[in-house]
Amino acid sequence: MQRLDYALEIETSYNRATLPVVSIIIPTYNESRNIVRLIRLIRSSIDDHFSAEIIVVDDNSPDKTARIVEGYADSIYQKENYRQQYSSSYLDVQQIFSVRVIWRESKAGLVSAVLEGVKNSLGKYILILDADFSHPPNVIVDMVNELVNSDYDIVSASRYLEGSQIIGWPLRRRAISKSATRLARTILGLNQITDPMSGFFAFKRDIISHITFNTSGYKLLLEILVKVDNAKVKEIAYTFADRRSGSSKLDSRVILDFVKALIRLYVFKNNKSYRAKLKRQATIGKLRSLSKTRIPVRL
Ligand SMILES: Nc1nc2c(ncn2[C@@H]2O[C@H](COP(=O)(O)OP(=O)(O)O)[C@@H](O)[C@H]2O)c(=O)[nH]1
Ligand SMILES: [Mg+2]
Repeated sequence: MQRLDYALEIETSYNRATLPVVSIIIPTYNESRNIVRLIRLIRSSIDDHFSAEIIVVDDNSPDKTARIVEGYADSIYQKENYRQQYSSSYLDVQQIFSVRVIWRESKAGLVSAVLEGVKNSLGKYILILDADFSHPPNVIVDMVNELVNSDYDIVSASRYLEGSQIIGWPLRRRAISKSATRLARTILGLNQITDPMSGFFAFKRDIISHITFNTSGYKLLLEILVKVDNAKVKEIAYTFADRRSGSSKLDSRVILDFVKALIRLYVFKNNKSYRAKLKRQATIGKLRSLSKTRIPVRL
């Protein structure tokens, strides 16, 4: 809550109160060949649409991803300062764009990295994407517009909608992903969502304020879909392209994490409906005993 107040303060002091602020969180591990190019593309694609802070959460990648992003962030601040000195109208420019790195000591997993980014962010809206260009930055504006101008709580880019495409995955990888998706949808009762394990999604920050996450969980979206009651979700189609640089992480460890997450979320979901049933019964009991209570009438 306090963080939000702080965000508003920044906006108003720059006279940009009408602009939404979106925090774009990018978890990275050995993405030195992608990250600066990606941030540049994001910046040019959101140009003039909304204010954004980019937060890269790096787990001390051996390829020095964090240091590279720090260098890039410094270079844009220097340029902005230069513009500020030489243009008196700079402060009227309708946009804030900032880049920050959270440099963690060691590799602690994707979900905890994303949550660390969210915890340290200021925006009213959060958007998450991979650093490997699987998630095309030119879809970001559509996702944010949909989120800001509607009552959807979550806007997610889906690999499995009509109009979506997956490029570069061999048949085996497609089959594994499809089966995992089908399993998750069935077991967790998410049949209305075509891609509940998307890593490319945006949401209104408020919806997770009361949620306790499992930091060693599998996919954050899956966790949010199960734990947030009655979230309104909009999916949009896009073309997913397999990473070209760096390496992906589909191995037996990932499959084990997936199975563990499914079991845990299944138990959570069923406990939740059990708790809700108990609460309903308690309320009915209370109403019954109230109807039996005699209210003394004073004359
Ligand atoms: N900070 C951090 N980032 C990670 C970790 N594991 C993966 N990533 C990043 O998270 C994103 C998704 O990982 P990726 O290997 O592409 O997974 P895939 O798309 O599911 O195959 C990429 O941007 C990775 O660099 C981790 O342990 N810590
Ligand atoms: Mg990826």
